Amino acid sequence: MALEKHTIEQLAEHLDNCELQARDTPKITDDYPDMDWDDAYAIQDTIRARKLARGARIIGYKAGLTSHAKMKQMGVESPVFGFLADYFSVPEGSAVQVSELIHPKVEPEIAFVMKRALKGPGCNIADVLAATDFVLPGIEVIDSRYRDFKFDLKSVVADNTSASRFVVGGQAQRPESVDLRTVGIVLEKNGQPAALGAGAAVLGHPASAIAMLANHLGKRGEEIPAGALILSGGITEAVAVAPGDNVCLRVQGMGSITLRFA
Ligand code: OOG
Ligand code: MG
Repeated sequence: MALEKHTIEQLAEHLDNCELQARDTPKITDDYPDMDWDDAYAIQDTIRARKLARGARIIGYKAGLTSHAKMKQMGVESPVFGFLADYFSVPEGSAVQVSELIHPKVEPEIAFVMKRALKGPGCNIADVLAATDFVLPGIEVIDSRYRDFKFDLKSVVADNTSASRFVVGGQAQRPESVDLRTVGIVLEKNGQPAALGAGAAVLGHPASAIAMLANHLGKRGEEIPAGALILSGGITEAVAVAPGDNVCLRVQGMGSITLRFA
C-alpha cells in the first residue's frame, strides 16, 4: 500500500459524496500518482463499509471492462470488479431520475444469479455454470464520478467501477438452456438500435467474467456467496442517455427489459 489509512478514508468519503450529491471530480490519481492496486480496492472497500453503515445491503458484484468494445471506448486493457448495493437496483420499466446522476450511460449485460458459493483460485467457466441458478438480461447504468468519464484503472476501481443503477428482468434461463456465447443482443434507444452484439464479446463467454471475479475475490480470501447477483460486463460500448430517453434491451431467447430516463 502506498497511501496512509487516513488518505484512503478521505478519498472514499470524497467519492461516496460525489455519488450521493451527483458531483463530478478529477480522477484521484492526479493528486495521488503513487496509489497502488491495494489502495484502489481499499478505497472501494471503504466506500462499501460507509454504505453498509448507512443501512444499505450488498446484493452482489459487477465485472467491468470485460469486452474489447468497452476497453477500447475507455482506453484501458483489463477487467475490474465492483460491488452492487441494494439501492442501485431499479424496477423494470421504471424511470431513472437523471438529476440524481452525473452523466449516465447504459450497457447491455448478462446477469448471473448464483445458487452456490464460488471461491477461487482456479475457477473456470464450467465451475461458474455449475454454481449458477439462472441467467437473465440486465441493463447497467454507469455513472463515473470522474469528470467526462476520464480515468485510469486504479481510479475507476476506487470509484466502485462507475456503478450507479441497474435493472434486470426479461425471461430468466437455466445456464444449460442457453449458449451464452452466441446469444444475440440489441440495445435500442428511442426505438432505434443503438448497439448490437453477442455474448462472446465478453471474454469469449460471459461466465469467464464471473470466473475471473471468483479468482480475484479468492486472492483476497473472499468468495461469491450463494444468491449473489452479478453483472458480467457490457457486451458493447456504453450508450449515453438523457432525460426523455427510452432504452430497451432485447436478448435472444431471454425476453427484453426497458428503462426510461426522466
Ligand atoms: C467502468 C465500468 C465499466 C462495464 O460493464 O464494462 C462497466 C466505466 O466504463 O465507467 O461497467
Ligand atoms: Mg457494466
